[in-house]
Order: sequence, then structure tokens, then C-alpha cells
Amino acid sequence: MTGSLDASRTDAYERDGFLFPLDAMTADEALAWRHRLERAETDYAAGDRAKPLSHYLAGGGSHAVFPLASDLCLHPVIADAAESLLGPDLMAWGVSFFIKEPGDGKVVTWHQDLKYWGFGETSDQVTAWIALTPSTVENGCMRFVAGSHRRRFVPHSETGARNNMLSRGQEIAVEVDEEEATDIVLAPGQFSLHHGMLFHSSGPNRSNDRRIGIAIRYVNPNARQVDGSKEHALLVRGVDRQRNFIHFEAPRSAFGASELALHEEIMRSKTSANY
Ligand SMILES: O=C(O)CCC(=O)C(=O)O
Repeated sequence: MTGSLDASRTDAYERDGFLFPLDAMTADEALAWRHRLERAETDYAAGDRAKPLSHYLAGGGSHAVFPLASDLCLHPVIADAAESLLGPDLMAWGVSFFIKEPGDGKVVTWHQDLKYWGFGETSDQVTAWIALTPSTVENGCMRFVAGSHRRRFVPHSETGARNNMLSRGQEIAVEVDEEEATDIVLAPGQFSLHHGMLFHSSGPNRSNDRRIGIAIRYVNPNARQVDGSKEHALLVRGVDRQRNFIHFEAPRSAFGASELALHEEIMRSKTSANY
């Protein structure tokens, strides 16, 4: 199975700033990934750990410390799709888990990812968001405004709202017309692609099951921090001749000592603009 996108799909991505639904795996395979995640959650909770698991899963550096996250970055079908948009040299700069528990009230307010990533306004990145559970209107699927990626950065405010899954409650400070938004409904094993300039958000989980999505931030070697600093990335395919990133190896064990040390280093090197 190939995930390469034909010209009609890459054209649609250029036009709308997103694509969905794309198939990465069967529903049974997605369930196996979910079980793998939930076993890791149970094991982690049983251990004597200094930091909550969410510190690693939500913060963007999970692919340095948790093999499930790095394995997903390397998934051939997902990487094929990213390659169709970014070219053959591909890195995973970030992996974040967006898990909404039933009734936890968590939302993601309207925002543009790139506003906080330090890369400026660039098309040398794409997010693949993989659904391990159904992602529906009821459980708070993502919503995208088609064509909004062609706008420049718009002003954002930081509300600090505790029910916002974004670290500082980042929120677009101009009017977003909800009527224009598309609900990104996905079945388990499907994924969407979105551009980092795209206006997007998601509502609360009103279902009685978890909503689990994993966002992989792929970049190509042209992406670079505008302040000239280097951040860490996992090479997925090809070569990085520009060397704007510090490369790291996929983790060998989940939350092992060397993996935790690397994760600390990665989080320290991220500019405060990132998350
Ligand atoms: O999972 C969500 O609801 C939001 C995810 C998101 O904002 C992103 O992947 O950029």
C-alpha cells in the first residue's frame, strides 16, 4: 500500500491547506496501536516517575522518548503522503498526542501552528494527524477553515485557559467564521494533513469514549528557525544536507534513562516561542 498523493490531491492541499480522510491502516491495526498506547499508559502509571506522562506525550518531543511515537513517524504510508508534499528528505520535528477523555471539557481554540513554532511563514512543514479512535463532531474532531493557510500570520492572544490543550491557551484574536469550517471526521486508522498556517480548532469530547489523535510535525531540510537556532529532529527519509536540525536516534526503550536525558535536552533547546 502506498500513501503517495496524486496531483489532484496535492492540488487540493495547495488550495485548501488540508486533506482528509487518508487511510494509513485498517481499523484493527489502529486498535492494536491504541492498545499499545494504553498498555504504556498503565505501565507508566505503575512506575515511580517524576513527571506525568502528559509531559512527554503533549510537549512535542515524544518521538525521542517513546518508541510508539517514533514508529508512527516512520509509518510508510504516512511518510509517503508527507513526502508527496515536502519532497524526499523528510524529518519529524515534533510528535504530540491529543487525547480527550470523555467529558474532560478539553478544547483547542482557533490557532495557526506556525505562529508558535519559530519557523516563520513557511510551507516546508506539514502535520499528519492520525486517529487511533473515531474522531467525530460528538467527540471533538478538528475543524479547518479552507484556504486560511494562504493568509499571513494573524494576531493571537494567550488566554491561559486550563481547558485549552494548547500550552498557553493560544487563540486567534480576530473573528473566525465557524460557518466556513469543515469538520475533519476520521475513522480509526485514517489521518488528515494540514498546513501550519491553517486556522484550526476542536471542540469538547461529549462521547463516552476517549478521542485519541497523534499529530506528527514533518519538515523538510529547508525549514529553519528564524532566529538561527537549531532544534532536534528525527530523520525519517533521505538526507538533510542543510543541517538546520540536530538529529537524534529513535528511542530504544520507552522512557529509559538516556531517552529521558535526550528529551530534557530537546525541551531545553526549544525556543519559548514553540509551545
Ligand atoms: O487534536 C486536536 O484537537 C488539535 C490538534 C492540533 O491543533 C494540531 O495538531 O495542530
